[in-house]
Amino acid sequence: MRIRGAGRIARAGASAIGEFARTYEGDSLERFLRDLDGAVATIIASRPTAVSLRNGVLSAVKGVSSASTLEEAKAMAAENAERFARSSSKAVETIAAIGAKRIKDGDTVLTHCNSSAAVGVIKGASRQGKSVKVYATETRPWRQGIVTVRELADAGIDVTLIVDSAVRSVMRSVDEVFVGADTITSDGVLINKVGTSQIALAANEARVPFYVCAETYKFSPLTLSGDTVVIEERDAAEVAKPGEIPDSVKIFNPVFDSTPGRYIDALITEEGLIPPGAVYSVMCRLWGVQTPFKE
Ligand code: RUB
Repeated sequence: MRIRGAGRIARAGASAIGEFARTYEGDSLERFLRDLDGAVATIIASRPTAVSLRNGVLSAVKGVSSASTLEEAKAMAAENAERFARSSSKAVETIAAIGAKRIKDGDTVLTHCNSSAAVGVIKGASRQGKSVKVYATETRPWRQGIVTVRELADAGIDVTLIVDSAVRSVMRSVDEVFVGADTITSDGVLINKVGTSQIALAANEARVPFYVCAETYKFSPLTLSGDTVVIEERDAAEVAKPGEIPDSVKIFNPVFDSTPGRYIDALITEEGLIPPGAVYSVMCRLWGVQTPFKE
């Protein structure tokens, strides 16, 4: 939780692989490749829900096993990692430029949790000189909304913090909702911070457009071959302090939820604005239909 947000997690994972390669002290290529596999597995297992982490880490090791010397393998992993970090940051900028066009001067928008892609879109609209008001949810239990409101306030944006349960109360005065993504499945389902699906339902009921700001490395090739997304559950102490409630009370603390594509108006990606139903074809175009089935 020291690194949050699926994009940052992916860049940190890829950079960790780069660092591992640069600082590796052994002298055997075979041993390096084995250790690299171990590092990949450890990093991917650290956050099970965000496929961005897996995609970032795998892009850092792409082609490395075919290197003919240890030095070549190390350099390849380090370069791949840097390339991923650069293209990932660039994707967030492109999404900001595309998404900002969806916000009109004087609009009120709502965002949830702390998504650098969604915050980037809102800041992008503000930079274009549009007056934007923002409702940001607190996002229990970790309260990532506090980070969001600080970022927006620092950018001079008019922002109001609300508790998660106030979403429906404000939805009538909202013009668009912008959220981020941890994972997007091949059939266009969004996996994002818990509470996102309720916001999508409230937006749908009030006929407010619901946009997902997501780099395409949030698309999950695993789901293309039938896997489901593991929803991370975190410590009960995040919800209630020890001793605060009777020991017999159970606590369920899932930190992500899934929003069906029918509640999503569009995905704002660095490849452009795409409907949730097009995720499959975009994945095939970007990665080739064969790739997921080989993994
Ligand atoms: C953060 C979260 C964000 C997405 C997208 O959860 O759910 O909405 O990760 O963020 P956590 P970004 O704080 O548990 O990591 O757009 O920055 O990738």
